[in-house]
Amino acid sequence: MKPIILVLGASGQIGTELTQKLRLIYGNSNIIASDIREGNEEMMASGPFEIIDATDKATILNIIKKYNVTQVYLLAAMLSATAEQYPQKAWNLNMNSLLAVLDLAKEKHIQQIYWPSSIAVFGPTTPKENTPQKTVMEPSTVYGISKVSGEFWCSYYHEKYGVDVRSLRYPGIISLKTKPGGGTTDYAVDIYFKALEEQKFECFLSENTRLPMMYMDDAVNATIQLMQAKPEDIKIRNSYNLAAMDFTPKEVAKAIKKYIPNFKISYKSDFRQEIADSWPSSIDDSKARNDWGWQHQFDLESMTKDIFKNLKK
Ligand code: AKB
Repeated sequence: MKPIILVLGASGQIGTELTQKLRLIYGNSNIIASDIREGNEEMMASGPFEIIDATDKATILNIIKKYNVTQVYLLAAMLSATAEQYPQKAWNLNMNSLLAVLDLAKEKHIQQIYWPSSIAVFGPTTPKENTPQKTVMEPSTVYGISKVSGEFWCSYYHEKYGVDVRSLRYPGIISLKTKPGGGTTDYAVDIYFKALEEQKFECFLSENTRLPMMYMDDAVNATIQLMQAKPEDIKIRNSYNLAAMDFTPKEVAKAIKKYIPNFKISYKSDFRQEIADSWPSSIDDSKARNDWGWQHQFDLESMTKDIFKNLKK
């Protein structure tokens, strides 16, 4: 039987593309998009949409009942840079939304949950290169604290109440359709737009800051693949490490120059440098590869090629 899916935070960077892919796979009317603001034209025209505050459990329950929802993808969150400015708001949004959805599954209103974690669960004391699945998690950011706590809640609800909650630790996600907002890895999206529009870009991270990254197509595919995996193949219930590529601002600038030879990058670090410096530079995702067959498709070169093909259109 086809799942009926409620996407909370559907108008955001990942939600926009994930919702459309889910509609393609399971049928438009089976995917209920929701957010506190409307989504893009394509989303609003292609299927049901509801305005929902992701922390409002009663409204979420009403919508679950209205459409007979079986799965919730909870994508609403405040990202790392904004969360440093609004710690209390970030904690409230990131935690209360998760606890609301976990409770709804515990109360048997839904069967399955997807909730994204992030490389932000790691901190300055974590091994930086090829960061293992199971390692020190002492984040130094508000966002990281909320994500690491969320991971513990996920495994607690799974152990205590049998809740089928699944999660991935996303690296920085690069996409074209909807710009991210308030993240530390956002430079890797802005650089492509600015390269095409102005042939120059001022980067808020230093030239050799290496971070794990992923193209949106891979992130969407990983998410759906994880949710479609047999429950017995999901051996990790806090969150899976997930990786595709890692690069520095200097390296992405070099990749862009192949398409825009006079592209110029300059560097002016701000408070986001400290956040980036606390995160891993590369991730070991062998558990995801072994447990449920994760494979990425895009590296820096192939992603850049695809981006310019689409941006020029
Ligand atoms: C951010 O930069 O805050 C996010 C993330 C790595 O989770 N993109």
